[in-house]
Amino acid sequence: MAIHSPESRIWWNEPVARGELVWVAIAFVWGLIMFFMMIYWHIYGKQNLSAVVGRVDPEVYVGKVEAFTEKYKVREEGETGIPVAKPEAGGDAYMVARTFEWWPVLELEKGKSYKLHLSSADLQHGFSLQPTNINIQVHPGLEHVVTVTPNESGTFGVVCNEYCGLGHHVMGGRIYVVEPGQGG
Ligand SMILES: [Cu+2]
Repeated sequence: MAIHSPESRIWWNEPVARGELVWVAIAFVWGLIMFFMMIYWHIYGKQNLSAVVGRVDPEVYVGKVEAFTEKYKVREEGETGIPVAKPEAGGDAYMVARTFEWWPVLELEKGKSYKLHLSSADLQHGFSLQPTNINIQVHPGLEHVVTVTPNESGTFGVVCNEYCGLGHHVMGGRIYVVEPGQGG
């Protein structure tokens, strides 16, 4: 109880129970372990994306995405008419976030590497690749270039998880990963 003043003004000189000292020592050592694990895992953990970020004018970026989509368009999505672009393996792939979509849809080949460019045309958006653990915050004016090598084929969803307005909850996109030589 700390309602009354301590009997002795020099209360911190009182002996500390051995059990309490042991717990303080354990907590301190554990804190040190957790601290150095952060540094260790930053270097050796595999969760870090190999991303490079540079400045870009949003209008210029949209122009690049449109030129890319025109060049590599292979078809349109059935229900929505959104173009599906299939970039060359080893090449650049572009997607732009804008209220309220990720555009265009990409088709990538499994086992091939791509430089995936991400940026926003208007507001802050999120690039959360489902069902993987990749999550990138995307801002207008900043262009992320992430090197990706899909190791699984299938349909991946892109979910915006930075609140961006009234249509945020329906904002999504799609990336198809196909076996090499398939799709198109
Ligand atoms: Cu959003």
